[in-house]
Amino acid sequence: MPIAETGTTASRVPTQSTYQNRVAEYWNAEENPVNLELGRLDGLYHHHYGVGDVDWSVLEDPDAARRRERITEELHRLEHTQAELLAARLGSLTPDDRVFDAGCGRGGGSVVAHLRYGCHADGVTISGKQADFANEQARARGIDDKVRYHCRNMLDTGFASGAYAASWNNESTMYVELELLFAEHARLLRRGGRYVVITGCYNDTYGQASREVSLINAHYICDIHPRSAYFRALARNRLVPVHVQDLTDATIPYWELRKQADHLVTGIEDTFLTAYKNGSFQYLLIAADRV
Ligand code: GPP
Ligand code: MG
Repeated sequence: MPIAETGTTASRVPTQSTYQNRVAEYWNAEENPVNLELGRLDGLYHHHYGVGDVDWSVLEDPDAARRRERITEELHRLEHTQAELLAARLGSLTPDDRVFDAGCGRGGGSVVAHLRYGCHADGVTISGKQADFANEQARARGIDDKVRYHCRNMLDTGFASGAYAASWNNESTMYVELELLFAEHARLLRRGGRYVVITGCYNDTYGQASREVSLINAHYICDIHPRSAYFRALARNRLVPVHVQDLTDATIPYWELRKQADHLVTGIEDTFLTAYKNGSFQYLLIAADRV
């Protein structure tokens, strides 16, 4: 462990906290079929949920193998729709622009942004496995000159200040302190740049975090923030909301379908449905301008 010299006394400053090590271990080991089988369909590996109306006819297919296939395709379509919804909010980007994907997972979101705008993308994850996997996907697609993934801390990327026209977190803010996160986004974004977050947050009007929110935290080793914390931390870091969208109703059908996908379930499906339906949890998109 590196020792930081501070005057005459030396104190231990770990480059990564014990918590971060445990989170990295989780993602280095994660191989859920719901992520890998969906990603395999078109090489876009997402680590977020879906939005939009479900084609329920996929459940009716009389052929069991074909039914499984169609359910997988339908869940992937809904996750892809979510990724496009976020990408559409990044502003009018050009191929010369650079975007920052904070908590990029296996890389799908950066590829979606690149395909839409032709822009450069830097994705960051603290999982070395995920970064390697994502870089391999970019190489296979022949876009590794513009889309790159780095095993780094999203709170302290080391990237150049003001170098980015847009940045986002797609379901990754619950792993970090928002004040530190938004300070880093504000540093990286140029003036007038756009920040977008899609997140699950707990609903302040419910009170404190519900039992279901706590179960989701335990499942992923994360710490879901209240809705209020987002707006407070954005305002304190020169990030001014321009669009806020409650996606809760739009994501419930995804979870209803996923719950019935016996070959893909992870066991967390009913908890999400209860949390959304009892009003303790919300699925939110916020777009903000860097001023
Ligand atoms: C995981 O996506 C997303 C998170 C770990 C963040 C938690 C999200 C909230 C909205 C609270 P994933 O695609 O890796 O998860 P899964 O394996 O369940 O599909
Ligand atoms: Mg998933």
